[in-house]
Amino acid sequence: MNIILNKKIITTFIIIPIIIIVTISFSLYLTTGDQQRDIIQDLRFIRDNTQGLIKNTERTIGVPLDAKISDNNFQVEEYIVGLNTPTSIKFLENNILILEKNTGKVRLIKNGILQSSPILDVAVSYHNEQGLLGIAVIKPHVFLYYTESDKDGGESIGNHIYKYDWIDEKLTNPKLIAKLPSKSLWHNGGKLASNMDGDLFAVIGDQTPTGSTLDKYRVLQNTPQGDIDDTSAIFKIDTEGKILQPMLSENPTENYYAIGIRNSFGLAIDPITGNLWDTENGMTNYDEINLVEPKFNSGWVQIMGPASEDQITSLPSFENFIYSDPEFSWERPTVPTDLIFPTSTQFEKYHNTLFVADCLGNIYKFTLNSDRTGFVLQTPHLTDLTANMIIDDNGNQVLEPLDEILFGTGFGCITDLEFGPDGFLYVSSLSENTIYKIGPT
Ligand SMILES: [Ca+2]
Ligand SMILES: [Ca+2]
Ligand SMILES: [Ca+2]
Ligand SMILES: [Ca+2]
Repeated sequence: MNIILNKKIITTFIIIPIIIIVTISFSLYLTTGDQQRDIIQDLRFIRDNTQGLIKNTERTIGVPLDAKISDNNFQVEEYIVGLNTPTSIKFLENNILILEKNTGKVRLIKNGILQSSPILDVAVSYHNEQGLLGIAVIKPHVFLYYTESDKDGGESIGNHIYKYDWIDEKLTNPKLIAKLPSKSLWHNGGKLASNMDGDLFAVIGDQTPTGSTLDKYRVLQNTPQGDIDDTSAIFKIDTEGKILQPMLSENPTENYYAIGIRNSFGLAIDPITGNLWDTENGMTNYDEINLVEPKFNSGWVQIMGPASEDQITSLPSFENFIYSDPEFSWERPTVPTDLIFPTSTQFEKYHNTLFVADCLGNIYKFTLNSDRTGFVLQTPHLTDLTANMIIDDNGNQVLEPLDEILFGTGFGCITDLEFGPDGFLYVSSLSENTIYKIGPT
């Protein structure tokens, strides 16, 4: 036993770090400039392929999890490790489907065991925020959103949504139902959500690289110029109709449920009210959580975070879309991602709560108001529904303390929150290549 343990420790803490250091040094020695993106890709490949071994070893020798829950009545465990860039998970009966961003594979967990062969493998562009991104289930169909290519890592053909039949634990008979643009490696959106009426929602960001000047933005980003180009929008999609591509249709804007969205990694339906919610990522300041009512204008590129009177007055009007402030904002970006409304009996004390994840390892809990259209927070500095920047005792700029709204920390870059049929909360992490499971102690 000790020999096995020692071998694992040597592998984890000596051999793997040496391989990584040698690979980095060799890569940097050989390449410069354009090839740096490939180096980063190589490093991620090494990380993704060694993380499972490292985590298994750490648990064997008793290293505690980084992931922690602030509520003592709940605990977290690693459920599945050794995945490759998971972006979304979805329960179907007792199966879990896992989307891998960079491989385009849909993996299957059956009876708690990750199956070695994927149930589907599509070709994706996978740089930065491209890849196999979103999944929704409206039985008997499964919907996937991905940046399609002719080969993994190839040039993008578009951000496409396909409808599949779910038969005998297989995804068959793909039908293209939406063609969205793919003009940028960034802000591809990709999350899907479905409501109780069988409506499908999808989100895409502004498709404009960070640092773009104002004249690069278009009308759907609240500027007076440019084409209607199916960016910065949430779509309500007719899953039985013809292929959705609003910019080519006679009346494009009737297909937009919301506009003015910079970048989003989260869509969710409140199962009690049927309301749609999203998270949005700001540039250098203000990330948001929004209640998304029909014809919502989130305000980007003129507004991020809560707006001043002047900003609202000077926002160009765009058809019948209506601006409203976020329900919560972080002044310094925290990169919010997925969100979910707990309804399982195990999470009964959180039935009036919205859980929101971020890419910095946190799961937040927001207490809902009585009609579930906003939040009621108690901490005096959070009653303004904004986590503002303040100067701490050491003169550093920090966010106002978030103790009241922190449910979990240490999860890496969270990409999805889902409740299983067992009532437990499952959390996928892109950086940890892991699915965590949270439930009562
Ligand atoms: Ca693939
Ligand atoms: Ca907004
Ligand atoms: Ca505040
Ligand atoms: Ca989710």
